[in-house]
Amino acid sequence: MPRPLVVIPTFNERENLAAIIGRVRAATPGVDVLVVDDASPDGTGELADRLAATDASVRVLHRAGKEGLGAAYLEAFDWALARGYDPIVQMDADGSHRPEELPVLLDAFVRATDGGRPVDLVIGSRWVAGGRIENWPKHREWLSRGGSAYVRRVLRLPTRDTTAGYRAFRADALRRMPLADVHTRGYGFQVDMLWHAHEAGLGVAEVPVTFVEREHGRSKMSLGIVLEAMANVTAWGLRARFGRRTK
Ligand SMILES: Nc1nc2c(ncn2[C@@H]2O[C@H](COP(=O)(O)OP(=O)(O)OP(=O)(O)O)[C@@H](O)[C@H]2O)c(=O)[nH]1
Ligand SMILES: [Mg+2]
Repeated sequence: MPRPLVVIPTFNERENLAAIIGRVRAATPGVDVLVVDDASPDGTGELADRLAATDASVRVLHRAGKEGLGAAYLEAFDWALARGYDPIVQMDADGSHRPEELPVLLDAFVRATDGGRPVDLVIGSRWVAGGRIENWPKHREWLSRGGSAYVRRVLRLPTRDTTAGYRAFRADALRRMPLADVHTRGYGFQVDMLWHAHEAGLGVAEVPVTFVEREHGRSKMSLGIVLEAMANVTAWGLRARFGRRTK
């Protein structure tokens, strides 16, 4: 049986890393963890190495510098596929994605369908019935809801939470997707992947999760990241409607 892998990208998450890995290991003992660190100045990479030294299920990928969430995940996907992991899970280090809910995501591969199709991608969703947000200011919630609605409309996607970062992919689905065409480096990477998954005809299921605002450390979200995502979505939407169909 292939093992599942949880990929945790990190940039300056020293205060969060040990706790999140501990929670993953406790909630899903049969799952390996890959930390992908972009040379965090706060020493997250060294901490990850120390944690890996005492737990064979924890591995670390060190990258040369901060290149964004998307670049980190793409390298991790290559790493995971080369080693036969399945499924491959995305999880933030800051505790926003609760490891205790991972069994629900993994279960959806078995229990859920997408209009009769098997599920290739499970999304831990804030905006389906039962989904919740903890400790978010109202403006943050409306920004996220509004962003997700814009993406749904412009790209004509049925997914409710289009920017969610808590996801599980079937290894085979990642192989079928043209990952070389995924260029978004920032947080818009999540939308980019969803768009490509949709274009590749993958089965997608959303399961409700409780998203918890980070307690420690700082958000890496920036205006540049939001603008990159908005510009991309608008361009893809226009191209899908009026232009030559590209991947
Ligand atoms: N390897 C790597 N990880 C990153 C990079 N940028 C962000 N991350 C990680 O990606 C995850 C999500 O980043 P966050 O800063 O929490 O972004 P966010 O969840 O959109 O923002 P908040 O909701 O405000 O926390 C965290 O685990 C970060 O450490 C990056 O450039 N490289
Ligand atoms: Mg976060």
